Amino acid sequence: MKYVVGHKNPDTDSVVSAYCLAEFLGDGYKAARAGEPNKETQFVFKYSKAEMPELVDASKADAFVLVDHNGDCQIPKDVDRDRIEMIVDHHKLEGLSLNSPISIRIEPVGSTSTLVAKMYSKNNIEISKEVAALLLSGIISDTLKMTSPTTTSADKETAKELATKARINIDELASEMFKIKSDLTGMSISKVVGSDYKNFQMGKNKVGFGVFETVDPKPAIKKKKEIIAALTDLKNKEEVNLIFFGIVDIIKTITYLVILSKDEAEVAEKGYGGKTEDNILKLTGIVSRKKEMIPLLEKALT
Ligand SMILES: [Mn+2]
Repeated sequence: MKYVVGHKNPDTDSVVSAYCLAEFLGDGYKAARAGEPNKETQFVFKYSKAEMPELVDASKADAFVLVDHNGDCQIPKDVDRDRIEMIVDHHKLEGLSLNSPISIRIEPVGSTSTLVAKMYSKNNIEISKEVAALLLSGIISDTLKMTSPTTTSADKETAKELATKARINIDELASEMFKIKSDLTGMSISKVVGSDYKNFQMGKNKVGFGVFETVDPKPAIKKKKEIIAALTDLKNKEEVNLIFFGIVDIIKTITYLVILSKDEAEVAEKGYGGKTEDNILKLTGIVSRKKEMIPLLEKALT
């Protein structure tokens, strides 16, 4: 059996693209997830009437197809680098060192779901209603309903086609997804901080960066003290040199970056401009970790 699996701390795009690519590849391929699915991901699987992929167990698979990531820091635990046979992704190439040639498809589009949809249509494989609904959810989630600066015309066109196929109203689905994404009830602060969290290697520095996308940033900002405590723990656990957490207001397109210490403040102010006040640096007009937050930070660090 071969696993199709997304990155650690899985988001919606990484779980749905694993599911839909496994369906596309067919016999012998099985979708998996590299961690607990977040509330939004659970919702879209229920909504699409599809079964949530199982938790990856690296010892069970002969080979791996990686989706929605390619960097060493993001690969699920125990995945043997020699058994990776394919990568389908939309992140910058991190320079993974492998022992044999493999098939790699990376394109600068807004979601891995867009790429998987393209693979279906290029090979004239009929997309089922459930796959269409899942891929549409992946696009909506990663591109914030096609508003994030990562959005391309391919994402917009694909979303439209998938919505028609699955008979879904994009605005209605997106508004439900965003409401669920924003809901803090029943979530511990360490879960809020760690659920959409990634590590990045920036020169000599290992940098942790979590985001929480919400339609209303106020409840999260109110928990700033607890967030700072959770970030302190996470910084130790992940053994990173710097750690950041962005509360992203996806309606007003403002990120409230929680600043842990002087070290983080210095780098963040250099990268983004502005001045930290009460442990918050306000990033106006910035919503994308991949296209905005990370590149600016990387520049400041090198
Ligand atoms: Mn993605």
